[in-house]
Amino acid sequence: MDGLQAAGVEMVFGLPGGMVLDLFAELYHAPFKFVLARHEQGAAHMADGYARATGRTGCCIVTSGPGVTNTVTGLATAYMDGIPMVCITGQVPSAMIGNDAFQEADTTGITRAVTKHNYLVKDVDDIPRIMAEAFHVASTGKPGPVLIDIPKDVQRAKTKAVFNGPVVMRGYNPASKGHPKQIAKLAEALNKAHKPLLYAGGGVIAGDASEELIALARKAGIPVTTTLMGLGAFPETDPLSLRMLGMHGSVAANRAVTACDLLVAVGARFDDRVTGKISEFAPHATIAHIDIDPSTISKSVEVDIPVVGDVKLVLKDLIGQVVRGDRAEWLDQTTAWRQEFSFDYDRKTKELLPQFVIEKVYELTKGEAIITTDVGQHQMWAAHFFKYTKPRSFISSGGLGTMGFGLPAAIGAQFGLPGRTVVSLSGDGSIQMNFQELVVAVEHNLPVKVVILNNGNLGMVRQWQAMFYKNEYSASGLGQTGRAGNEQIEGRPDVYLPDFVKLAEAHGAVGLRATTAGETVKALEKAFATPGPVVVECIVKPDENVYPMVPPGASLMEMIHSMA
Ligand SMILES: Cc1ncc(C[n+]2csc(CCOP(=O)(O)OP(=O)(O)O)c2C)c(N)n1
Repeated sequence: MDGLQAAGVEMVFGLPGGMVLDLFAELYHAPFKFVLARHEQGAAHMADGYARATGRTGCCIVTSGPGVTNTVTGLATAYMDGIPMVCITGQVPSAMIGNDAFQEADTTGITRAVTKHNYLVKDVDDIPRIMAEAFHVASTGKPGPVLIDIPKDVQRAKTKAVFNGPVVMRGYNPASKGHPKQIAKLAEALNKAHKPLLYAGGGVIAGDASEELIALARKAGIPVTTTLMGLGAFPETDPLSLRMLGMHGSVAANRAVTACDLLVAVGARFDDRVTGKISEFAPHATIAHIDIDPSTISKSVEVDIPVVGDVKLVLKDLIGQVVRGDRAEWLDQTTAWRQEFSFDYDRKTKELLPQFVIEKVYELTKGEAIITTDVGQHQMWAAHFFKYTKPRSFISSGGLGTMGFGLPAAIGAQFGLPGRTVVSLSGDGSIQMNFQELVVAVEHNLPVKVVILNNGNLGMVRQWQAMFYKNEYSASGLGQTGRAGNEQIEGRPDVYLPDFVKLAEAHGAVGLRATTAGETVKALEKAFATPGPVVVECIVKPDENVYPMVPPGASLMEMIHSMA
């Protein structure tokens, strides 16, 4: 508890059990807030959402065995996206480790591949140092989750040990300033380039470097595209923004990547959802890469000008060395692409479209909301139809693609930023994975708004089956939805399964349902005017697809614009 306090922890999420009862006994007297989740996965995502919204390190405490295994998805989600977290787990007494004791799991073994670092504490005297190290490792370099497994006997032991720092760990020395020669080389390349492009990822947000990215782009006159994780790092309302790139990226961004002569990746990792077919990715470009993590350089795409360092510091140095190039032709071209191919949908149809719902959330919140998402089509539409202008306003599981992330992440974000409007945009499939956490929002009277885009399908799975699996909808229908002609619940077209309005009410929240555009606007207005948690279920068109789409394994130029 002293270690948590020394690390400046204000809030811990978790769920108790036999092997952490001693920790919880002390937690009872601790000066920080403890939030009881209803499932350890929920606790981990809450800590993660809190970290993504605030920039501080999230913290959770869970019990041994099933507590740990339930947390694994949360750790993996944070690990893939580089989110700072410290997770403390209870373990069976030291003497029983390896004996298949009750609720024993090989926690360090299981979590090794999904944590940046983990510890099994063997001596109580090590705890103060390990706590300091864990928070240091979680939040420096490329951030990530760190786990501390503490056997019950170690929790019960007494110690007078204190740790007065500083943290010194052999072999762990995250880069800070970039190499001046590499920065000069990159500045020279930028000054010479006719068609440069900045490609910004989540590292810009993690590294608090959004201001510097904006300054660089504006000073030198360079268009910017971001990844899903980078949404908000550069204002999408800026004329230089080409918005998101990749599989469901904008035409402008994907064409610009393919046409540019210098691509500067900033805090991004050339994920396969971004690059498409590697051999045809940015085929005419010199590729530069600014990143704090040396292991990511040339991992999937060969890089010509690597700069390893803190993105904020590197960008600062770079800004001083670039000049505004004469690139009117390139900027005219990218602007024309952006204007010609904006994200859009059928505005004439009478059916309620999911894109419309998100656009309304954007308008009603004046673009100021923090949006969390689950995974699927709604996640991509949330990237298309809400324009992000500030870092930490889009919170989503980009790397692992974890359904069930959105609601608990929204709760964590709302705890961290009580004054903000937080909206969890979800699909009817994803929301069912951690719906139980809604009671936490009710219990703490958090004003989280949950918008469920209910298309009666595991929509993204259905979309792939429609596009690449001969319309054979294997296990992607979710039944429900009260639409006439519902084939899945025979003879009962009026059944909602589950009934999300009743489910919301059963959890103590307000539940609203909308089936038309008019009802949607009314329900959203009511939700934003209602103080506590509200669930708005929108019954949307069941077979709408996300476009544009780059088919898996294809090049970014092979975008599909519609099924027609
Ligand atoms: C935990 C988990 N299981 C399975 C998947 C695979 N998956 C990706 S998208 C998707 C469908 C999501 O459906 P829904 O939440 O209703 O959103 P929609 O695509 O309809 O917007 C599935 C099953 C996943 N991403 N995460």
